[in-house]
Amino acid sequence: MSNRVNRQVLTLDEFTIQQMRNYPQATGELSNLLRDIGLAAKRVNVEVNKAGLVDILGDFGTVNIQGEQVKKMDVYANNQFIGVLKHGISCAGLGSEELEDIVIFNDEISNNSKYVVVIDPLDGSSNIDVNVTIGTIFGVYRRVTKPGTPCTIEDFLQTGRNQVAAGYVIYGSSTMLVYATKRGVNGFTLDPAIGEFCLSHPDIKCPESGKVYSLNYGNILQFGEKIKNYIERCQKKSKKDGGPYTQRYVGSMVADVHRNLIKGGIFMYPGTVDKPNGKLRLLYECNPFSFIVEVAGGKASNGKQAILDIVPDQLHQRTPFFIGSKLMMEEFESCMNS
Ligand code: AHM
Ligand code: MG
Repeated sequence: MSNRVNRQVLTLDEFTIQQMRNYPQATGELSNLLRDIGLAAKRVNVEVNKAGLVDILGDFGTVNIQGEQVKKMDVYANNQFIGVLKHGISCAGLGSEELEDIVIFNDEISNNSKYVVVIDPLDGSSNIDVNVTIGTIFGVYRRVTKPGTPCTIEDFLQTGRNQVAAGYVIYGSSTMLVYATKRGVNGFTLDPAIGEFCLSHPDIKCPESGKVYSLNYGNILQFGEKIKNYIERCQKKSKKDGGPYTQRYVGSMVADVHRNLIKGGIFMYPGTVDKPNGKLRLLYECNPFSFIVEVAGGKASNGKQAILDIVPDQLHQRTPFFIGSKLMMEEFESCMNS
């Protein structure tokens, strides 16, 4: 009789452990860290799913029926991720879009941990009230300061290329966790029946080209000429080149970039006259997505250079952001260089 166990789906934990088995030198710290993030994501998911009930349970930021202050969802999410990572054994500290300064965990185990995490705990949070997809975005760096000491800002101000892993959680029609290491990008869908993320999208590759461009068209008058020319090119694509391209913009980057990662497309958040660096944050939003999309075969740039090569000098710095399918990005870059 065969010993083989007939199991069709791997859970997130099983998958990371299997990856670790293939690399005997691995210590398991990264697997632990991903498990911690998965746990916090499940907790956030439960609350996000209840968001439509706020009218009967009490609005966020107000006092609920038990007389307790109801936390805003993004604050709640931030606390969940900090909580699991602080209590875990793999993370020395965290930088969050929600907080002005880094959080240094500074206990004996955390100080001996290899990794630091950057996170946008709940991106697109203005979409919660209207039941539109939102997400969590994270990047993981190996710290550059000496293990055994508290982490410092230096550990966080690394180029995106130094990420050892990056991922996002999408709270949509289903909830998914997608993460990348240099070895590949894998997607896990939350099975509510068992409360586990299950491998549903193994080895994701971004199609070389697509038919979708995503950007906030309302800002068109504020964009530079080269960007406007590129958008016009998208609109004037001939039928034989798959045109005219379709414009899709959810206003939650996690949803827009996820769709383009799976189906092909380009996402843009350019600088404007008022905000030359645009809106999106390099550390918490752009670097993690750029890492994921590059591993999947796509590209990401700020219009002049690869996002992953930018040397950050501030935690919360912003950057124009263009990301997507390889051939579309190459056409975009040639427009920018013309
Ligand atoms: P947030 O971090 O305040 O949620 O903002 C980030 C979000 C992105 O998810 C999205 O792509 C963008 O803001 C939408 O901004 P805009 O409404 O200016 O198009
Ligand atoms: Mg954000």
